[in-house]
Amino acid sequence: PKPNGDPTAMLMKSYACQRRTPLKHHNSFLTEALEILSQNAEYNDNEGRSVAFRRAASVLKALPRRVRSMQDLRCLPCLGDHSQRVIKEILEDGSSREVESTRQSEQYQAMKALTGIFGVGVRTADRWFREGLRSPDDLIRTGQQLNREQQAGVQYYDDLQKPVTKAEADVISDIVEKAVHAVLPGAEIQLMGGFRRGKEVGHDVDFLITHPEEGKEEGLMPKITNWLKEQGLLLYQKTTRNSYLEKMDGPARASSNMDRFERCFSIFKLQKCAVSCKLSSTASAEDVSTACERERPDEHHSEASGWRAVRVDLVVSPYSQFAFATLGWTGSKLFERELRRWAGQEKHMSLSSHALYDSKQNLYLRAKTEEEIFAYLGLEFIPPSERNA
Ligand code: 8DG
Ligand code: MN
Ligand code: MN
Repeated sequence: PKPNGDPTAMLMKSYACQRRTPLKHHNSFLTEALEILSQNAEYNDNEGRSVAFRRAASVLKALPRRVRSMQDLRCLPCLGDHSQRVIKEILEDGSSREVESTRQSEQYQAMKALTGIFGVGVRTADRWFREGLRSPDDLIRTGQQLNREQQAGVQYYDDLQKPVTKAEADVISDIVEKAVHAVLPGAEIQLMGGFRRGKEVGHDVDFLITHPEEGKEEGLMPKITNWLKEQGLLLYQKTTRNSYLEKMDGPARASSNMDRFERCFSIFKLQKCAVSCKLSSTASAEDVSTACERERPDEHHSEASGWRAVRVDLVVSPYSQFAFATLGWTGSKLFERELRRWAGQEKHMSLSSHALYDSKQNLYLRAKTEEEIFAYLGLEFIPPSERNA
C-alpha cells in the first residue's frame, strides 16, 4: 500500500532487480550526467566508482516524476555524497562543472572513440591513448597491429557507430530465423538484449537459439554461420564453442560475467532495401530476404551503398538452461549485475546464465521460465520492458 500525498515517501528498494525501471523516464537530464561520470570511472579502471554512479543514475530512472529539488531525494537509496553533489549542482546551475569538463576532456573523448571500435576494450584503448593515439584513423595512420576482430571494427567503424533501428532488427530477425530453420527445423529463436526490453534502437542485435529436444542444439552455430556465409550475409564472424562442462572443474572466475554458451560475435551485411521493403509492405520473410539481388560489390562502401554493417550476437543454449539464458541475455547490464548480487548477498544463491545454485540446500534449482527464477529468488517478477535499470 502506497502512502498517499508525499511522493518522496514512496518506498524505493535498493537493488535494481527489486524495482520497475521503464525505458522512458523523467530524469535523463540527471542520469546522462551521472552516466558520463560512470563511464569515465570505467575508462580509469575504477569499477567501484563506476558502479556507484550507475546505481545512482538507475534509482533516478525509477522515479515516477522529475526531480526538482534535493528534497525530492530524501529516503532514496544508492545516492552517495559525490552523486548528490553533482545532482545539486545541476539542479541549481543547470549543469555540473565536473561532468562538463569530463565530457570535454581529451582522455574521455579518445577513450570513447577507441573503445567504440568493435574488439577494443578499456585496457587496449588506454594503452593506445598513452601512446598518443586518439581515433580509429590514428590506428590506421600509424599502422597499429590489430587482431581480426579489431580490423573488422575499424573497417566498419562508421556503420557500427550508427544505431540499429527496430526495423533493421526485425529484418535481421527474419534472416536469422530463416538460417536457423534451414539447418535445424524446430529450433526456437528469441530476440534478446535491448530490443527485448522495448528499446527502439540498439548498438547490436542479440539472439538466443535453442531446440526443445536437448542435444539437437549441439554444434549448431557453425551450421548457421556457414549458411549465412553462403548467402553472402556475413562480413565477419567469430564463433566460440560451448565450454560449460569442460570449465566446471577449472579455475572458476566468479567475478566474470562471461558465460560459456556456444556463441558468435558477428557483423551482418544488411541490404537497406530489405528494410524499406519490410517497412512499406506486407511482404513475407522470404520475399524480404530474397527481394534485393546483390547490388554493388563491396568496394562501394559509403553512404551511397545499398547495404550497411550491423553487429549481431548469436547464442545457442541447451533447452534445460533456456530460462536462465533468457534472463541473462535480456539485460540491462546493471539489472543483471544486481540480480547476481541479490542472489549472492540476500539469498546465498549463485545465479548465472546457465543455472541457479542454492548454497544452503546444496543443489541446482531447475526452471522452465523466467517467472520461476524470480520466484526462487524471492523477487517480484519484473517484465523485460521494466528491466531498463
Ligand atoms: P544495446 O545493444 O542496445 O546497446 O544494449 P543491450 O542489448 O542491453 O547490451 P548488449 O551489450 O548487447 O548486451 C545484451 C545482454 O547480454 C546484456 O544483458 C549483457 C549480456 N551479455 C553480454 N555478454 C555476455 C556474456 O558474455 N555472458 C552473459 N551471461 N551475458 C552477456 O553482452
Ligand atoms: Mn544488444
Ligand atoms: Mn550484444
